[in-house]
Amino acid sequence: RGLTGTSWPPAWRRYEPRRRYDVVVIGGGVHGLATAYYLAAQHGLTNVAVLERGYLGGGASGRNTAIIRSNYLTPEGVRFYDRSVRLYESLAAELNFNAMFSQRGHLTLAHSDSALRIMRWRAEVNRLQGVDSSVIGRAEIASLVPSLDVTDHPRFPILGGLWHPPGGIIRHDAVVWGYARAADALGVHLHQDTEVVGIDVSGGRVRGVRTNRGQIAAPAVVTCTAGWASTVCDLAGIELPITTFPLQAAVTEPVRPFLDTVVVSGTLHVYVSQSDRGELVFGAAVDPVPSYSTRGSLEFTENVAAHVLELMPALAQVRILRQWAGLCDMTPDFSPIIGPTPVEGFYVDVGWGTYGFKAGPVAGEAMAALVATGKTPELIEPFDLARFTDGRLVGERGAAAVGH
Ligand code: PYC
Repeated sequence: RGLTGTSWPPAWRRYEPRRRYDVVVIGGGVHGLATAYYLAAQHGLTNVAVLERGYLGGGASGRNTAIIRSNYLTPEGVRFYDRSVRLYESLAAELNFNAMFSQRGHLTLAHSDSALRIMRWRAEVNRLQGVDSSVIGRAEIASLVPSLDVTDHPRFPILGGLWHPPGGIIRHDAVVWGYARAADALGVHLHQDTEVVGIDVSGGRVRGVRTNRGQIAAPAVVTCTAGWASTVCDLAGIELPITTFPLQAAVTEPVRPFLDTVVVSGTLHVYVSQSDRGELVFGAAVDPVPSYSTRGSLEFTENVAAHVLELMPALAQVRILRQWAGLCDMTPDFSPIIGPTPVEGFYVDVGWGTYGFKAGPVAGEAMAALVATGKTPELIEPFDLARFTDGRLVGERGAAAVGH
């Protein structure tokens, strides 16, 4: 019986791990759960386990700012994230679980001519891929977000912006719970408190994993870990070009709804949205030094408050209630590493930097197709590990919400 004395069934079940699965997915965040769900739903593979060291959605999936968008800089990135936006649009219906996707529009502010130039470039690339983005001026910005200071008084006056109507926010826990519930219903085993401590490789192929709950054999292992991508891949002898940085965020006390777009300023290193509960959600650039720390810092709070007030002076009395940090695995070109590896049967869905949450559905769909069919879907071909040795980088730094 549940806490309230009702007899609601649990959203997913507990099992003893089997000694063998067809596919083992490492990481119980949105990427791992989506991969498991699509393996079962689209490919009929249900002898699948998701292994999560902590609790489902307790890593980067629970430590982001839940922003969804596809206004990237490269055609490869735009196509990829656009597929994710489309999957998010139909997710609630597909999973029969309300993920509260609010396509309220995403506005990136330009405070300099060079920022405006990159925005024009992004808008062109977006439109060529069928994605709705355009550069707008001050008057339109003022009518979209009346709380912004669009005068010439701020240190960095607003000159224009990139307006992306399909962008928005979602309830991140609901995405995790929706995928978990649906994967469980299809027969996938979700194992929380189950840490992978070793990956068995012999004869150039993966054989299974060792966990704190025993050994599990599997001909296919997919790692969908954020923050721990390099350490997990190291267990399989795969070296990744990844450096891990914390990314901090914060929310304020709830206030009456006044902000119905996502506002981003790269120059001021800040993004702001208002949740359905009325809280203002603030984020910033990644911390200046690499680490695995998920503690908040006073430096972040001071900076984020100062920068938000430069944009929206009326928020001066609003109090920050809590802050947190997630871990971002940054690659040299700010694009993910997703696909097969030199170890046969061992696949990676990693290196998401600050873009991971929004890519969960498309990454899960693509990884499931790769594992089930052995063929790399076209959408993820550009993001293979070999691009770093072959010199085929997909530079997405220019599409970062804030400077890094
Ligand atoms: O890329 O939209 C983004 C983003 C927001 C927070 C972190 N990344």
